[in-house]
Amino acid sequence: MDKQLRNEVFESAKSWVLEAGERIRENIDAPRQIETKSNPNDLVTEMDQQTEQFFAEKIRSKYPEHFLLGEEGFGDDLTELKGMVWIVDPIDGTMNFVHQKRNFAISIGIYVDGIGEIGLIYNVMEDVLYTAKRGEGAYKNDWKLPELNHERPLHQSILALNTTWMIPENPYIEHTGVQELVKKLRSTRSYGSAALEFAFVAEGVMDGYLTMTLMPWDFAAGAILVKEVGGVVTQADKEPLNLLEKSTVLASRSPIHDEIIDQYVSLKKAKSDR
Ligand code: 2AM
Ligand code: CA
Ligand code: CA
Ligand code: CA
Repeated sequence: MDKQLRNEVFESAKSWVLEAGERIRENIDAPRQIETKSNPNDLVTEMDQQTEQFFAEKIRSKYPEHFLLGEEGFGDDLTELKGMVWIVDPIDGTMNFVHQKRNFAISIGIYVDGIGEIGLIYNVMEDVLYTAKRGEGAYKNDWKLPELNHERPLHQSILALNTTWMIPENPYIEHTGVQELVKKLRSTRSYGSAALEFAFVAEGVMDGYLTMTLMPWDFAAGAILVKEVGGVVTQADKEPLNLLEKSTVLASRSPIHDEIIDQYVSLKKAKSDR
């Protein structure tokens, strides 16, 4: 991708993310209409929808030839990742947005013919913006994040992990393996925003993030960020991520990535059966 164009698109995305974040902060205490989607705990608010609509309008007016893949339905129906595709989660961590009024993010990954070129994750209430451009490293605001090249072993590692995966009835992963993993680790954390969990792995304050059910808008930006600091991002069976499908994900420092999958992750069924 042409560098000048990439820089221009990056600056547009950055200014829109900051503007959208400011609107959310201004309205954080406004009365909220909360609806549910796939289940009673799957929440959505008018702010999720308005924020995605804001990006859809901005992208379509400035870059009419670009595509948008978004969680809330204001984007395009894509069956392939051709051309320039903005993959947008307007509020990642809606439950945190509703219950905590913090710990949520705006996540934007920009892909060209399927290759991740630009990633932005904005921790809205903390006003912290993580960014990455392919081949140029990742940043937390103006600070360039260091490479994840330390050799901390698994027993001294902290993994972001949802306790859901330890319930025997979970349909995705053998819970006994997860229990062994939790025993081995120094500790676990669950932040409730996939985008922030990727950002924390990229920042080096978490050693990895293992999850079973992410959509492309949950990991599009995070995968770019983690890769830019030398981390590894794959599905939980080591297959490459697919940006058009729901997916399992392990993002982590390189030395513990294979160890986690080889020794602790046993998926229950073939993907096609889930
Ligand atoms: P969301 O807030 O944008 O929906 C919570 O553990 C993380 O998982 C959040 O990043 C959340 O994104 C995502 N998530 C929540 N419900 C989900 C669902 N039903 N399917 C896939 N991802 C979900
Ligand atoms: Ca959602
Ligand atoms: Ca999300
Ligand atoms: Ca969302």
